[in-house]
Amino acid sequence: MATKLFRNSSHWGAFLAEVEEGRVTAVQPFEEDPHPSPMLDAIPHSVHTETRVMRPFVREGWLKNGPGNGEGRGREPFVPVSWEKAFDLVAGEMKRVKDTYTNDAIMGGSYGWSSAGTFHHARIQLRRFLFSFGGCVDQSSNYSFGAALAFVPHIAGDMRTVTGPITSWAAVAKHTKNLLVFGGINPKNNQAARGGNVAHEFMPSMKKIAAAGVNVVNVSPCRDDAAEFLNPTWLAIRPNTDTAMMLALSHTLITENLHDPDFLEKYCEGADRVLPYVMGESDGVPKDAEWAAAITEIDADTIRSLARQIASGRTMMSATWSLQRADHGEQPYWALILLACTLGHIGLPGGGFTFGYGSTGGLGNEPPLFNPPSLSAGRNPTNYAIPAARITDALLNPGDVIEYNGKKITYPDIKMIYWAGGNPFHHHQDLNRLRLGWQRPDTVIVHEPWWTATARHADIVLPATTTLERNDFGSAARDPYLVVMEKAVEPVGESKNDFDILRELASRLGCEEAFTEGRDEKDWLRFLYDSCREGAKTANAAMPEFDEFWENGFYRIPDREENYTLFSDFRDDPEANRLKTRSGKFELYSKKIEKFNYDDCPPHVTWFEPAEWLGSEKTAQFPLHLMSSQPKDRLHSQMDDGPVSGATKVAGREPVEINPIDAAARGIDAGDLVRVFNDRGACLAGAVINDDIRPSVIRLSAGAWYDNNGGASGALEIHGNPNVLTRDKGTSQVGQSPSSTTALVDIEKFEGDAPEINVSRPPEIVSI
Ligand SMILES: Nc1nc2c(c(=O)[nH]1)N[C@H]1C(S)=C(S)[C@@H](COP(=O)(O)OP(=O)(O)OC[C@H]3O[C@@H](n4cnc5c(=O)[nH]c(N)nc54)[C@H](O)[C@@H]3O)O[C@H]1N2
Ligand SMILES: Nc1nc2c(c(=O)[nH]1)N[C@H]1C(S)=C(S)[C@@H](COP(=O)(O)OP(=O)(O)OC[C@H]3O[C@@H](n4cnc5c(=O)[nH]c(N)nc54)[C@H](O)[C@@H]3O)O[C@H]1N2
Ligand SMILES: [Mo]
Repeated sequence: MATKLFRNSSHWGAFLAEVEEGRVTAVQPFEEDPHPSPMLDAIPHSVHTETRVMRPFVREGWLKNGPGNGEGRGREPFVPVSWEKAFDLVAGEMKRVKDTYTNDAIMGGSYGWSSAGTFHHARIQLRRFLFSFGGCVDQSSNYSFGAALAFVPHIAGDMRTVTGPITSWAAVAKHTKNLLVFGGINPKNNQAARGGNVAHEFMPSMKKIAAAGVNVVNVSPCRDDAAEFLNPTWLAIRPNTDTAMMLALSHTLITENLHDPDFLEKYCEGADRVLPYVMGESDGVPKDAEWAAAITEIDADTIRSLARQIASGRTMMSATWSLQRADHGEQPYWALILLACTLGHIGLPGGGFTFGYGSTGGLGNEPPLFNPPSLSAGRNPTNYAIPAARITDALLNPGDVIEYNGKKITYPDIKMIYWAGGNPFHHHQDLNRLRLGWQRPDTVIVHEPWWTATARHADIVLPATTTLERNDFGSAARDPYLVVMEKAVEPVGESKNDFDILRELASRLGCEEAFTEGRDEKDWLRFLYDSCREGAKTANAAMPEFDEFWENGFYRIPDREENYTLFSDFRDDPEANRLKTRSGKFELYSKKIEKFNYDDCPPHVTWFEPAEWLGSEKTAQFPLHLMSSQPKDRLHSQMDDGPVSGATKVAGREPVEINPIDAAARGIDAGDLVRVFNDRGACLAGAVINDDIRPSVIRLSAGAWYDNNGGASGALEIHGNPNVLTRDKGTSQVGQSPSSTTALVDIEKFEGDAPEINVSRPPEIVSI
């Protein structure tokens, strides 16, 4: 049989698709990928799986009774309709909502990763379309590092420490003696990066770091947050207590005169305001090692000797993005900045601090010589946005006013939700609460290739193509490669590209020209590629013509420099290279935050007891801390019904990892079906006993397709989605970002018949 190869890309790597008789049968990794992700193997199944949405569908109750009666969402069957009918219904409803309530009634933020591909990015396409239709309520910030996005620029001037370029792995391997990582540097997370992770440099870099003999200290509830071959020291901290440990490290450095007063003086603002707090002069509580030991369960001698160790040679410190996805998630970041300033290695080769080593692919690569291209969503005419993770609050409380990073935001009155490229029934916290909010609008429209929980909670579902059914090219902020993405197979079922769906709607709604700018797919690809060539010219580099690029299959942007160290310029000349903060220095005390006058984010780093943690009274009822980490075998909820994610399921559900002590105390054995629960909800999962997880902590990774088993809000979730257990509250009034790592639960063996999983098949389909 003739096999043809087609180039394509995904957030977890570029690949060559093998196509036989119009079907993708296998994939081969990209020839220049030094460490391809096993998740590539899920791709052929994902294109042809039975959970593809094959044609447009409308929820039965909506079709019969018109907009409203949202309680039926996620429970009623769907009716297939023609594209013509679907376009009429969507365009008609958009016009009605706009004319009756204005564009401020349309929630169009559409948060989510979509697929790789510079042009066919569903979320950007949808927002471009809605912006050309007069605008919508957008979502600002993100779930990934939203607290940092609001907060870190006040302290460090911009987002380089979080999103890069940060000190490269090469610089660490060459210069660093100690690598102290809070939340670890987990290989699982480095498989993926938004837009594409083509050059998987992470594992080769880790090997170099191991070969260089760098001392790695992994401070995390989970031992496997650092590769075993790094021979890391594991400090099994209680979740959400890193701030206390960092403060105690600073305290020890100062007490033992191992700190750098010159750095604090020359490169920092406000050390004199925060150090009295650290030393306990301002509040009578020295933040010493004994104090931190009681909070973190890392003993005081270990903390003190760690302080001596990091002062003994060049030290790089990092905290993962997960640390700020917590109640008061701004504080551990501020505490790490304070610690790094106290130690004073910032800007020296291989020294200092960063956020995000270990959180995503590409961070730690050398910076590229020029920026890869990206499609702009344009400007939202309504200029209205809410912080992404405040979606349920907004749906439930229209008209309420909240504080957000020094500004006030009024929640809109949403009548229509339009989503493409995201899965809120994966990504949002406290899904039972989201379901209540989600019932309120008149109409929910979703584009999806697959029957995800969000598609199942829509009124109108429009089937979208996957990347293998359209032409595009891949590029990502921290990846040097531009990769051709060729159409390999015809659209599955009646699916259409998001762009083509939106173009047709735009033509019916009179905004086609604004949306397309007169370009079709082919024109857009050239236009985007050529915009990058312009950038190359200013960096004195030459990129091939578009046709030559398409022919070659990929282009690699050269590195800008070798062994890059962040802040070396600032260290060399703090006047010429001032940080973009008020003072031009690191702000250990922030006058700007002082002006906000928020009780949940004072003007210097402060230890707050998290709302739920292993030291809180709530442990009497729910004694375990839930880690709902990023999944190892899929990207978020993507490909959860596929073979790679499927191979890890236990008792047909998401695996929940429990320490042997906690399992024994509850009579739980490996392979048991268990119920994980708290006062927000409950789900089923399959038990895995793992002593890489510290006692009193369990890990139920995010992303199992939410399965409410036909029940109402609050019903038992049967597939292992941790977001029925997580807490839906902003980090603080600065960040207003997810605090999903702050959640206590308990777990028990599930007695009774195991309900069958529904989400591995399409929902019930009826005709009327
Ligand atoms: N408890 C807990 N919750 C979390 C997290 C956590 O760590 N713990 N992590 C959070 C973080 S950091 C993030 S970024 C979010 C991620 O949340 P999301 O980005 O919403 O998760 P994905 O599963 O990637 O959702 C992308 C959706 O887009 C669809 N899609 C893919 N390609 C296309 C396309 O071409 N067209 C259309 N129309 N649709 C497409 C996919 O099928 C999928 O349903 O989750 C957050 N939620
Ligand atoms: N395979 C895969 N990779 C991914 C993704 C995916 O879905 N799958 N998603 C991508 C996305 S969108 C993002 S934003 C990044 C997110 O990157 P991260 O936010 O860094 O990812 P997490 O897995 O949530 O957390 C990393 C580790 O932090 C530890 N941790 C959690 N809470 C605490 C704490 O309070 N203290 C300490 N010391 N450690 C803690 C956990 O053990 C966890 O393994 O990952 C990206 N990479
Ligand atoms: Mo993320």
